[in-house]
Amino acid sequence: MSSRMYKPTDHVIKKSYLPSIQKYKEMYERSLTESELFWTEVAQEFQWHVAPKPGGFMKYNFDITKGRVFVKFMEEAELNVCYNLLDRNVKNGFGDKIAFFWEGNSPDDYTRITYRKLLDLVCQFANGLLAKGIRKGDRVAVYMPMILEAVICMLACARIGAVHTVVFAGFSSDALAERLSDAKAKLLVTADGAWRGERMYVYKRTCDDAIEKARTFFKHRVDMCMVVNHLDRVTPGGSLKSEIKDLYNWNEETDIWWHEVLEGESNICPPEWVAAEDPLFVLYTSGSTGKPKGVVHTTAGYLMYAAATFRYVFDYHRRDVYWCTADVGWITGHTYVVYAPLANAATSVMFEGTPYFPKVDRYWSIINKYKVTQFYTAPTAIRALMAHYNVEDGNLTMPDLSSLRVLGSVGEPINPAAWLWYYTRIGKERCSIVDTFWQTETGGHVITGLPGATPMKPGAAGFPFFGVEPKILNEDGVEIEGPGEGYLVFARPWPGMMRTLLEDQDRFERVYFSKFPGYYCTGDGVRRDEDGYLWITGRIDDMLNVSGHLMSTAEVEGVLASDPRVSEAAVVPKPHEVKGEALYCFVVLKEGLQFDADLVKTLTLLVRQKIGAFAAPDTIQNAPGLPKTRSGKIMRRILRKIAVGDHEVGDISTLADPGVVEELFNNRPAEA
Ligand code: 6R9
Repeated sequence: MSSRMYKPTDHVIKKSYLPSIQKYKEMYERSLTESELFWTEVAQEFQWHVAPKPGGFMKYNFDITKGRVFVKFMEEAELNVCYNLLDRNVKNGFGDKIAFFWEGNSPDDYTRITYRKLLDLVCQFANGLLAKGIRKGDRVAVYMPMILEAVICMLACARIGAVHTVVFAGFSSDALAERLSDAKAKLLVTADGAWRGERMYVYKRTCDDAIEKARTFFKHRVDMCMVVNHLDRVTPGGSLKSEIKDLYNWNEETDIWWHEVLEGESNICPPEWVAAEDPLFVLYTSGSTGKPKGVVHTTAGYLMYAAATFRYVFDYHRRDVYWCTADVGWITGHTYVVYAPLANAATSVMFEGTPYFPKVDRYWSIINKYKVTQFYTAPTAIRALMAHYNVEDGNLTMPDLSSLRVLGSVGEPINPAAWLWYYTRIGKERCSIVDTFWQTETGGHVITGLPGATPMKPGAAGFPFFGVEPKILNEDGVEIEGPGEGYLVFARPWPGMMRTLLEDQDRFERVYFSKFPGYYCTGDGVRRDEDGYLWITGRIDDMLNVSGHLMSTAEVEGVLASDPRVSEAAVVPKPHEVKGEALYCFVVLKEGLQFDADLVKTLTLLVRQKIGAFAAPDTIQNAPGLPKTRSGKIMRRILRKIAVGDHEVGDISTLADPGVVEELFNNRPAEA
């Protein structure tokens, strides 16, 4: 692990809100000791229907031994998030400012939208939702590509107090069905389809299947499906249009086009004032028992936290153009594509396509085209692109990227090689890299560097954001002070953290608060070095992180074991150069059955169908048995070693059948 320090350059410092580490430290101290004052200052920038009252801003209990866990922030205040993102900015003179530069899959397809226009469309769609009977508290599922309608839909929900639950459009119909029914969604908003690279995806078909599956498997009926006609916009030639229509069903009773929802609706829609602790959205994240968890975020705290992190972590200034490549289906897309930039009246880029289309320079050409100042992406993308640029190829010159000031990283630990490439080739050694550690549950960045303040160490996430109090605990819950390694926990809430799991408060307490009473447990490991920097060491539960997509071993194992030929399955992460981690699956077949390439193909397809393409296993190995303790617990530690072919498995004497380990080594497929 490299621990050379890279100091912020003048290029960054001269613009920075916090130009030194001392400034950060002072402000951080204040955020803990005078937390109410700190958040009051943030709150003052926003418009309140009922202003937060002084005293007891943050009420909470983190200690399950003392009763139910809860967090409440500015409890009696009332506001509307959409009003604060749009109307407030228009009133402040940003009506003509560009909210989004939208860049389509094809470089010829792009548009832009101002704050005023966005407000008009959001109001129109919000009125459309009201006209169709959607009301405060109703849940609206969203399954959409990266198009402006996704943002419009989310904000329209916020405007009327409906709760959106966006499902990443890479999820299969099974996964969507499960989420639709868990959230009891009344409405599903989608698009007919979209092109990504050279592939067309027909989302409406997935939605048809999901609605059907929700009805048959979960007895949940989705009343309506609203569909953006996006393919007509991007599919040249009339003949294909009719062919596209044959790719999905149209149910006259329940399906309705987006443009028909807007028809005749006014662009004025008074916001629904909601309580600070009313839910804003639900977003599902993988749980280690397999069933996805509906993470609930509420209104005031989420908005304050999103706004503050964006401002300081990206050092956003009025004329900057910011770009986050995350999909709106993930938390990064929620907070740092939609809510936080708009809360800061920022101009952002929203991109529909992939980094490789039409050529591998697409990201860089977009940065160049819009003169992007802050660029926020994932290590997996950096590693994938790096591979193209490290080969000597005269065609791979980079366009001018000198507009850049801040580079962000999110989703998994960034390895020093990728960090250095990002720093030198993209940032030209003059930009700051912020390695932002956070989770769906945390709502916004919790451990990160700040561009002008934090000297960078490649691979270290850095320091806590304002209001966040991290601790390192050992297995027995004893705090490790100074340098050391252990569980990353938080000792107090911050405004943007989750409040509960949808209709499952018990699971919320069990998963996050039962291991160490009094602390929020992240599930990640962390190391503190001699300079106090925090280095995230990865998940310590049974979670996998493939290209920044979090999934549980149990989830994938469940799918594999659903094949009638499989008696048992175990899945472990195997380090992967580009994806960070890849899935390595051990499959035990029922007596007398043959393991062959066909089976591998079927199982791979099954995982793609049940979860999504991003979860497809890299390796499926035939296993005569699994290494288990006498009490029947699978020793994943050993499977991880087998996956990488490392014979240093340590003590295996506690295994019920130690012989199985050698057999598994001998059975490793040639390509593994
Ligand atoms: C924002 C997001 C959360 C998990 C988290 C951790 C990993 C995210 C990271 C990181 C090291 C970073 N993670 N950012 N690990 N350094 N900068 O990714 O949310 O999808 O819920 O994943 O991702 O393991 O616990 P989510």
